[in-house]
Amino acid sequence: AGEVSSAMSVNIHVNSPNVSYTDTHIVAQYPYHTTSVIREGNNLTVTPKTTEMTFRTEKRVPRLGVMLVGWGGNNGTTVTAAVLANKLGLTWRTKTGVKKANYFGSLLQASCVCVGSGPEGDVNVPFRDLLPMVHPDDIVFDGWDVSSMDLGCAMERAQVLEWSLQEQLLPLMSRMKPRPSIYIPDFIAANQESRADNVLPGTLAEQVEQIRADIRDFHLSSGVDKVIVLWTANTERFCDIIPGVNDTAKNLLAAIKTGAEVSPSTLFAVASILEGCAYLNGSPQNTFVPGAIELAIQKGVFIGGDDFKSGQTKIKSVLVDFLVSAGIKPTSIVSYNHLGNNDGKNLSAPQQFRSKEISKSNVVDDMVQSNPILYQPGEKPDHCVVIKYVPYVGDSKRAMDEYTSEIMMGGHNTIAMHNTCEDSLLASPIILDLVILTELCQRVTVRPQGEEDFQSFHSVLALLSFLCKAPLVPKGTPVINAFHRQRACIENVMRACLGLPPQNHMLLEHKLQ
Ligand code: NAI
Ligand code: DG6
Repeated sequence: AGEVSSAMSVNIHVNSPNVSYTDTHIVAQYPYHTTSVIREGNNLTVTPKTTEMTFRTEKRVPRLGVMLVGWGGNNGTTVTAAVLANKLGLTWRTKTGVKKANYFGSLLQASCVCVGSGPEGDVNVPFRDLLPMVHPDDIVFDGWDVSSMDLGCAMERAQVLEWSLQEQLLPLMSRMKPRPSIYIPDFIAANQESRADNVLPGTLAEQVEQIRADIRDFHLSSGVDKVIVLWTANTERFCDIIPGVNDTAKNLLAAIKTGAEVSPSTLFAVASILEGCAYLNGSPQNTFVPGAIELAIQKGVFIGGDDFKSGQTKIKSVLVDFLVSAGIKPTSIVSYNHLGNNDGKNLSAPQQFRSKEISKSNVVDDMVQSNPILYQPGEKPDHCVVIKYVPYVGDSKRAMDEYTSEIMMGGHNTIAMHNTCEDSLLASPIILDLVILTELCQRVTVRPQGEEDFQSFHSVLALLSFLCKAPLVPKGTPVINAFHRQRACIENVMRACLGLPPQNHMLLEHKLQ
């Protein structure tokens, strides 16, 4: 029980004149169908359009190194321990029986997609088998933390995993030590100060240089082919967008030289981008100031974020999608949660809470705007987010939600929900999906009809939206929060890489005489 068996893994070969397999690539010709709409008063002219595209996916899966900022935290230690436990096939005894390591909660490792149907009906395959992808067992971890604790002790401090599993992992985890990090006390809660005993000295520019040197050192010494950096450190306060400081790439680089206000997470982003490494933000703060985004675009490096979408918000992006698409009008959404881990402690400070509140509050906008029958322009449901720090519950987060909606003829429908769950066991598989999906995107290029060159996805990797509470998208492009649209996007892009049409769920073959 609890195992996604590797025996379930399949090899997919697409039998189509539009798909070819070379020694190095999967090449697929793909008709991309869109529909443009011209509105004149109440008259809409709707025109279907087809753009021929060629998708090219590099087949060679590299050895991936992942550097975590905040490696010694609950998420950092849990994801590292979980990968080790899976790799070693560990089992451990609890009062309810023997448990076996797995990757439940990972879209890629533990969910399936339907590739088509055969004599036996629908054929569902693990998401991870659609295209050549890094397996989490093969990821090599490294990282930084302002706390010097080795990962064995830090795993114990986190109090997430069962002790009988921790005991088996301790000898391996204890060998891993976070690198000293950038600590600017003003950005995280004052209550974190006692942890910060592993801090880089020097000016901002020297610290960025050291982070760059760390990335190069890890790359060389571990023998990985590529490195992705991911922020899973404490939530920072938002920083002001200041013209001349962080509004352009040039100004941001200059601000680092002069020692102007730049947050640690932005400094990590800059170091990472300058090293050509994708940078992902698992926390809510505005790491990606305009200057950091411009730098990523200039250097052709992927960035993604913000804030892992793990529990309460994931449910929200399902439930509001359901209500609004069923013609029911959510009018009030009230979300409480309390937790007792170090994340909760940091979020008990007003400025850090504010970052999280913003990230958690905008997640229904696209769904609300999609239904002009229910909502007038600019109208939104009341939406309140409360987070409290209650040390006793540790990493086991409690989330309580109340959704009130208007139904037919002035009636009301109130749904109340209670969710208890280990926070870091929800976040860890998301970390894995983020880095694996990002790595896959680095191997996919697309050539629209009539163009000479293959292009990469935009540096702002919106495909990661499914995994983020406040999806970062290229300027002027739509932000999608709705769960099923986000998932369908990933699935259909991968299908396009194989020359397969989007999943249409019509099942016409079963509906005609
Ligand atoms: P944690 O507090 O256990 O871990 C954060 C770690 O970051 C700590 O070890 C701390 O010493 C370190 N740190 C702080 N500033 C640093 C810096 N400048 N450089 C390097 N290390 C630094 O928190 P946890 O539970 O691991 O969460 C991490 C982040 O992920 C938080 O921002 C949280 O809001 C975010 N998050 C967590 C989710 C979850 O389900 N667990 C979901 C969504 C976001
Ligand atoms: C309390 O809200 C702590 C936070 O870090 C959350 O646990 C985290 O953002 C997950 O939020 P959600 O809404 O995805 O469950």
